[in-house]
Amino acid sequence: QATYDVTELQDKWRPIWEKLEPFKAGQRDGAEKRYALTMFPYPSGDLHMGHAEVTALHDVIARYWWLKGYDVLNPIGWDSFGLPAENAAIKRNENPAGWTYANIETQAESFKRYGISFDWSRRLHTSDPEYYKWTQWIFLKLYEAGLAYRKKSPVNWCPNDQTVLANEQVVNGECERCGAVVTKRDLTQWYFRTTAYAEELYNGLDQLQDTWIGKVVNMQRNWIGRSEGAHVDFEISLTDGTKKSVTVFTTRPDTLYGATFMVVAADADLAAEIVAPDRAAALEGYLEDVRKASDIDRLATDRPKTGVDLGVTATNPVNGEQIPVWAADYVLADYGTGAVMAVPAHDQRDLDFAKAFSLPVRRVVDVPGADNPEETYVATAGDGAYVNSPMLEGVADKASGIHKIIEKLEAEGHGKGTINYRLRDWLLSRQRYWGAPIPIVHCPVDGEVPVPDDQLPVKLPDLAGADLKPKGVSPLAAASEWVNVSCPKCGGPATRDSDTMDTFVDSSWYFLRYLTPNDETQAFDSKLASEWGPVDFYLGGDEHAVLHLMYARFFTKALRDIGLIDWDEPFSAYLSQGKVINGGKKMSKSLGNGVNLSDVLEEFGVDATRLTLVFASPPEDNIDWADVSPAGSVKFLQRAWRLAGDVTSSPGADVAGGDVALRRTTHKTIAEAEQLIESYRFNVVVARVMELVNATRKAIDSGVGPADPAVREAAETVAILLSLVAPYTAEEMWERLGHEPTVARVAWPTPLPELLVEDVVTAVVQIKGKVRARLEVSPSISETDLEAAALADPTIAAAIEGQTVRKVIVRAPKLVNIVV
Ligand code: ANZ
Repeated sequence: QATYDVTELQDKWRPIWEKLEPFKAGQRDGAEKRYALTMFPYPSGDLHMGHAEVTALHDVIARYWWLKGYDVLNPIGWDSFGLPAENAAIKRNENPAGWTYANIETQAESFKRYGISFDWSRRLHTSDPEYYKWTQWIFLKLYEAGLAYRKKSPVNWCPNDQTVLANEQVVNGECERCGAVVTKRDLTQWYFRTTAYAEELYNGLDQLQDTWIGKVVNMQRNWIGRSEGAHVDFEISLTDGTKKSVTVFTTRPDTLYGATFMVVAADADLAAEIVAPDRAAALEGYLEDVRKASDIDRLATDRPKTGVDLGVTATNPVNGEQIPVWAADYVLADYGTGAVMAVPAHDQRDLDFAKAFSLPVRRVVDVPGADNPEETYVATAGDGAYVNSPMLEGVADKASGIHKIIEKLEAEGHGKGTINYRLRDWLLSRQRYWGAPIPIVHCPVDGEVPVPDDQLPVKLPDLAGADLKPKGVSPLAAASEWVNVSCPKCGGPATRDSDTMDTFVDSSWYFLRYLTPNDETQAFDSKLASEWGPVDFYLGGDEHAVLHLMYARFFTKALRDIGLIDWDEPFSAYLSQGKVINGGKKMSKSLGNGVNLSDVLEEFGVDATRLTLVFASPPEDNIDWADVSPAGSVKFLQRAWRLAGDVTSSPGADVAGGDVALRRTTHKTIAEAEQLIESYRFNVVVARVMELVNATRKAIDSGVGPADPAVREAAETVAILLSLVAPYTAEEMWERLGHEPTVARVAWPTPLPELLVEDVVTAVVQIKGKVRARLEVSPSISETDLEAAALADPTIAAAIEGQTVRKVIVRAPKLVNIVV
């Protein structure tokens, strides 16, 4: 082939690779295993620039590992259940299945053309009954272990999608998907007990700190939200004469003497339990308003405080003082214990509340330099001298104060030190059709009954033609033939649970299913999980920081405790890639700045597109499409390709006598590329390959000549390194250089140590023309560096001491003459 035609190359090599199947995992006997994972796509439409970027970046690692001799698992599948598919289907008046699977085919075809080194034999779709059978099975395992349960509570409700949302899916009070303002509803829902692992999920982040690149570790820390503090018990005297102990969570037990009232969440059951009869109607009225507010609003400090006096009092355990008990919305029902001891002097929200309802304020910490909050209504949070606190006067600091109070509470049985986590249990039921049905039957006699294993999967009924529009109740509830079943336990009439699982359940274990995607006998093979897992490298987006990336960690810990896997964390290394933007802005329909991937591929070809995306920036940075040059990438690939045609020595020619300068460049490039890839500097690898191409071209054109075996060595190295980003061009080069396919499975070249040592030359240092020292320096040393080295030499420094240097003449790398 005389001209570089990338479309021709694509058409030529794709069928050959498909026949060779070079990327099947588990076929390299005895080799160390490496698991490379990239977040599997939602099948919404064809692939877009984001997919192109992630997979191009990810492929650098996966292909590099093959070249390095590992047995590599790099699978692909589709996260094919969920709201996006269902909403799109409703809009188009189609069946979600039809729409989903058509898109999957389109995307699969695009990925194949895009030349990603996936092991296609492991393809999976989470919406296949063969897959979700095991999602249901795992749900039941968690249920058996007490890690899945059903409860009634106020939940996040998206009025637009007409479904509940997990806390993680509510962003700034809005639905993560559609942006509607999320409200609260009292509903009976299924939860996974993520809080059982709050501590381990939190502490486990320490071990991921260095290998999870980006913000995710900190985002998870904040999300799990660890607070050290105490539980303090207050006795409440109810109006019927009985007493009830109520526990509050506080991070400042040392301010207990300043607690002048108590506040319970208005929507907690406790409020209704303790309210005095003559205040019940007021509470009820207030509650109606509270339900409309989002958590974010409720916690906002700048919001006018509202509340209701519950007409009862509580006893402060340190001083026996009777304090009034209020209900308010700024205390959340599902954080801590849902009740607080209000210390208005040192907590601004309590202070605002005290001011609004004329409740007493008592300062217990005198913060130096701060005004008295009793007068200013500005709460103080800092350290200072304790006042009005008989037990704590003279105690030096906050830490000791907290310690002392906790000791006293524990000794008297009025409380204890504790750690509270912000993390909530994961609400997993969805009132929508396109998801894995929850495999539980509700029986009037036996209650919740798990569907027996041999009746799994509980298949989604075909609701062809049914109205799937969100109505607040799952469309499955209306499928009477499907819903009405006999109880697996007693055989009597019963009904299926009609909710489906959050799609994040499907993706919490897919990396395990890839090990044996077609196994009909088990969810995954524990032995293989032990051999392949955990995932060695995971690439994906930050948008999943507290969703998928946390849920998968939770599943891993639960499955470990159930005895199915033997590791603690699913992803040993993680990298968040940046986004492809255009003209400084996120691509969007409304801005009209979207870049269509298939147009780009059509115009520049696969290799140039991939190369452009990898070369544009470090993987974690955004790529501005307005700043890159795919046309430049085409030109570079053409230059590389031409090298292969110019080489005239035969394959295997002895390179030992080849041009040393070119060989040094080649071997240095290999050594550097290795380090750069391992530190995810893929863009710099491309830059180094470009330099090697230039050096090789120069050698060919300037005397070394095309017959020198060093030229062949350089060109072959270019082909091998280029195969990480531009597989079609690299394969073609490899063939032109006289080799069989595929370059993707050759051995990574070993750089020769003797070619890596820097050359040195001797520089002479003179003082007024007399040689006074000799320095060993690099031939490429700059004039400034050479001058500095000469002046720093001890002999020279001693010789010129006390004299004025009038002039320094530098001729790098050989000579320095100092005039004093
Ligand atoms: C008394 C106190 C005095 C408090 C003081 C703070 C300062 P973090 O750090 O976020 O865990 N709190 C407890 N439960 C609450 C709930 N359900 N809704 C709203 N607020 C709640 O915050 C813990 C502090 O937030 C607790 O410590 C409690 O107020 C409040 F000078 O107790 B503190």
